[in-house]
Amino acid sequence: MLVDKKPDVCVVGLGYIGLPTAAVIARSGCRVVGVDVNQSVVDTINRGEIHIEEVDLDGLVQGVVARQMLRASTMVETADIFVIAVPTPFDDNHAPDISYVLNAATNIAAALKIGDTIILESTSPVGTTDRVRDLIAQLRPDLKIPGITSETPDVSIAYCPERVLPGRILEELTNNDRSIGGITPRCARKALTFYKRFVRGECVTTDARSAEMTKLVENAFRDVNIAFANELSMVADHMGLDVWEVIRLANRHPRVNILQPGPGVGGHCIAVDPWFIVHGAPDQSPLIRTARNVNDGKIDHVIARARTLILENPGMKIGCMGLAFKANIDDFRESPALKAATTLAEEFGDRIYVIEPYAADLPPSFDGTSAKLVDIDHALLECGMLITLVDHDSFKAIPLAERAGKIVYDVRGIWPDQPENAVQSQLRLAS
Ligand code: SAJ
Repeated sequence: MLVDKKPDVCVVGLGYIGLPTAAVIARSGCRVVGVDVNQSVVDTINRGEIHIEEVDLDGLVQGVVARQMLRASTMVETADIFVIAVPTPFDDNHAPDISYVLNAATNIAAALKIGDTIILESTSPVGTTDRVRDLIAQLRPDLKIPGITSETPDVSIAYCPERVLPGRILEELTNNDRSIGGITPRCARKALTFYKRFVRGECVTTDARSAEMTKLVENAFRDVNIAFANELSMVADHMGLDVWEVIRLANRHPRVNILQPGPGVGGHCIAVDPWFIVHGAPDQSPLIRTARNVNDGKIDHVIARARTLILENPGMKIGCMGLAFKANIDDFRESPALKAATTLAEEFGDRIYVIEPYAADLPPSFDGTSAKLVDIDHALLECGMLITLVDHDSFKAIPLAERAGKIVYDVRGIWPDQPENAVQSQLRLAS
């Protein structure tokens, strides 16, 4: 009888993806060591606590740490499966920086033994998994490496991107389908066996380069579609139209589904990943590049329109509603709302009130300004103007009676019933 030995797993990188992934794998019954360069992150997790906010993650981590299924360390340790979930940022020229991935691979190489599998999960430019393979081959000449050896390889290497939505990470880690790209079909099968332990969604095998590109394409698709909505909003501002009304009506067409305009695209994924495609094929990707520029340009448009409205209403207190990069999360990374509110705070100082139920204090970008963090009730009492930068549910729930008489620049279109809505100011700006 075959005994199903649960593999020991080492997850390198304990951030927004690595920690939930490590916890879910530990919940499936594998012993997991999570590795992070940050000692305080390691200490926090070993206390059964977490350093990031994600729905239900605190209870899960507490449970698996208490049952000794998950522990954290600053050093890579021996394991059967290594999962790399480290950041892949870009530099000033939008060129991808895969040094964290290569660094993780270097540390793994030292611990690697025959039979092990390395899985790269970090969003990566096409060809990165091959680079990991080449590095392992160079550092471990004693091992037979897939794609290089003509014999049965000693280890397996695969690429398997996550595609989870912040705020729904635990649910989507388990339920979403996954693409699993092997350096060879055998590598893909090894990785597939592993993912089937904790993924309920369908796991589809392919080659590593296709899986790398698939991940980039998914986020570029969303970026291009958000850019279409954002471009429409700027066209509508120019023409004095209510973009929300136009989109609502257009979306009644059975094959039209326009996304929602906003202050731009935030987070660490959609605003980054399309550049990896542009960098890999600059002459073939004008649409993807333009979409990125449209979404980045939307933030300047929002700031300029807000500035005009504020200057038209001297002395009025302004409520900047939201700092997060999207609704109902406490994640301010690469947030266009944060950038808009900070810029307005630098210009208009104590006239700017920030409302962000997910922040205990104003983030450091406000240091040196005299903006204040206030709660919704305080803002409704004091502010004559409200600028909706994030579509938090708690903002949407503010009834019309409490907003009546205020000037509203509804960047997120959360208050379609606002009588004195952005259309008036758009018409004024357009004339
Ligand atoms: N946004 C709009 N209008 C919309 C939708 C989104 O302005 O209609 C903005 C949001 O406010 C936010 C940004 O876009 O600033 C990105 O938000 P998001 O919810 O679209 O996506 P992320 O960055 O939280 O997560 C994405 C997801 N990718 C796709 O939906 C294709 C997620 O599945 C990926 O796993 C994640 O990137 C990632 O890690 O790559």
